[in-house]
Amino acid sequence: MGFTGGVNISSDLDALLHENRLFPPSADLMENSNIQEWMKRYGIKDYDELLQRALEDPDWFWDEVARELEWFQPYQDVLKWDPPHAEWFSRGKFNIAYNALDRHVQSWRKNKVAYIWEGELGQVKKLTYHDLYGKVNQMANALRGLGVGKGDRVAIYLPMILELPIAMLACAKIGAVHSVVFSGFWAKAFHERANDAEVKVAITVDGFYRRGKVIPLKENVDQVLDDIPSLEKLIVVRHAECPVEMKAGRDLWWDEVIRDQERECPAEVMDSEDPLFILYTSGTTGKPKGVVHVHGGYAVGIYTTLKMVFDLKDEDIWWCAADIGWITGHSYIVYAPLLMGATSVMYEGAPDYPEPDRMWQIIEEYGVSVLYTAPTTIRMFMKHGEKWPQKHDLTSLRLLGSVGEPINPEAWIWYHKHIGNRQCPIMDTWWQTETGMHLITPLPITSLKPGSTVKPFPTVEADVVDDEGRSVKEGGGHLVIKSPWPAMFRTLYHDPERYVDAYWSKFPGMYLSGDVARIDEDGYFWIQGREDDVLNVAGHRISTAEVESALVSYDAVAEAAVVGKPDPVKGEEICSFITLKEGFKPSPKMKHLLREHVRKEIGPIASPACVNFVNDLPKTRSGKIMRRVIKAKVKGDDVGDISTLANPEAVDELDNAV
Ligand code: 6R9
Repeated sequence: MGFTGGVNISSDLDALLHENRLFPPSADLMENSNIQEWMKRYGIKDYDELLQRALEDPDWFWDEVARELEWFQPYQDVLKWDPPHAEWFSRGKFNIAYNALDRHVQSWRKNKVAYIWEGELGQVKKLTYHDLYGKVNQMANALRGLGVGKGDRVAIYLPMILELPIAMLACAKIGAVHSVVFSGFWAKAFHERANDAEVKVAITVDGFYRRGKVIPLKENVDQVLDDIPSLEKLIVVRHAECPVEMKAGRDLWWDEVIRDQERECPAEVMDSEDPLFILYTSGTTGKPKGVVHVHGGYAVGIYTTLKMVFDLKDEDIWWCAADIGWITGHSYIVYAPLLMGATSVMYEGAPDYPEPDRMWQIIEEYGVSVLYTAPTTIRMFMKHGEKWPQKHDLTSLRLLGSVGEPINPEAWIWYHKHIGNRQCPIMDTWWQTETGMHLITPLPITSLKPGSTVKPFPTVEADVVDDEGRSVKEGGGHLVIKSPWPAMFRTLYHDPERYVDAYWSKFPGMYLSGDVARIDEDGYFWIQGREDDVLNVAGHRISTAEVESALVSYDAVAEAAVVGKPDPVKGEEICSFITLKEGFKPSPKMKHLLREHVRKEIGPIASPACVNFVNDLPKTRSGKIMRRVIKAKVKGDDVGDISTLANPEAVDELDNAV
């Protein structure tokens, strides 16, 4: 069955996965879901009919949902599609920040809490829509005062503090284009991105807390600021109160620039297709790609998916436990929840600091009802054991989410059982920086299979094709999207040719996701990982994710990364890197047991030729294992740019292991 085909998970999972058991959401949840209500409104009787009608008439679907937002001037066409160039809601006049803030302060939501922010040290701040509106307007006025206007780029290099969404919204309000650089990246990464976008203003912080330590961000970034010729001003937020040097004429304190600003600021009237932000994402080779998103379609896409996938209601407390420096945070911490007028939790620090129950404590404290996190986080908590969530009352939760990489069935079951109290359905959402919004995802009315992202969102036509672009009926292939969607990226900044070449030229008219997937007999999608994470061992296509899932299903294993090592005979042989759970020690016997385990689970072909034990695997801040780095080490190549790694020290450890 699907992705787990052959991956025979031991213990109580075995029976469950092999009988292909479905996990339907409870009748109550289904009946009262936003999507059900929406279907009733249009006389749609079930999921199949919903998908069918939406595919037949996508303009109808998107037109209906777009009307829930406020347009300064109505759009003429829902979609103009000249592949690979789309215009959504063309000629419409719109501003996403106006819809996220001004619209709510004119309603009863004015005094509703928009963000409950908790610092790593335990400080708490709450901002209502009215508070947020005032602060955003002050910053927007300040930026205008510094000469920032429509289309100008602003780099934002901030950690998870409230000034981050405030700065983003302030840019959006005046039509400036923000480019957020993840605060965990090194200054070199900031430098490259700020220069590519030719930013006029940058916003950063004195320092911030991570695992109890202060990270001096301003001091770090000072090393590269003189090499950004376009930069005129740097605004610095006071947060960790660590000493900084302010350069006269360039550097300004945030609190000083907003002090005398008005709390009202008219929104710039934007065209639907005007750029909202650039977000850089790493390509497999070469320089990072500047993914460009726009005001109109992006807003409609993310608003609709949050409402229909995560079923957000006014009384919910939403927590997307990602970092805003990643697309998940842009879409589902900042813009979509505010468009919906929701209350969100935002947390500054590490999820397991000072103790492994920090996340569960936050859920209990604020009564979080919908939680969205990543498989890597779940696996980390599995490693700590269920005693930590058991200390807390998690019964406020009604829905869970997963994003970022394939979730191993083992982790899915743990999440469902120990966090979701065997009740909460898990929305395993597949999407990308480029797609802006969820594209292949369950809905609260669909039955789930652990490890599958279920089916494409209404109107989205996804498929798995072979090298010639023909649909693959059995086995894996390239995951492609054959229809446009409103939150799609419009281009790569400064690189329109790469937009066409990298994504649209292999199979004309189809968006190439770069992922490998398969579709099972029920039409459910199983994402197997990135194309470049697929191994070819003696002519067999083996997904790294599949071998990793088998390794992680072994009791002692916390996390596993698998890469291919060139082999003159087999093409590639499988090299694995393992972190063990607490209480287990590396030994030759353990190596042997792991090889045997994979042999039994998948077959001899997938049994790793080498097993290496390490304390930590190199990961990006969004929790993706950087197989590229491991692979380079295994092959003895240069590891290349590692400025986006969360834990560069893990790379040195690989040297000893290899
Ligand atoms: C949102 C985000 C995109 C890549 C994507 C795929 C992987 C994301 C997934 C998933 C399996 C899921 N991915 N969600 N794989 N199941 N539910 O992560 O964007 O940082 O651009 O990464 O992440 O490989 O191609 P981004």
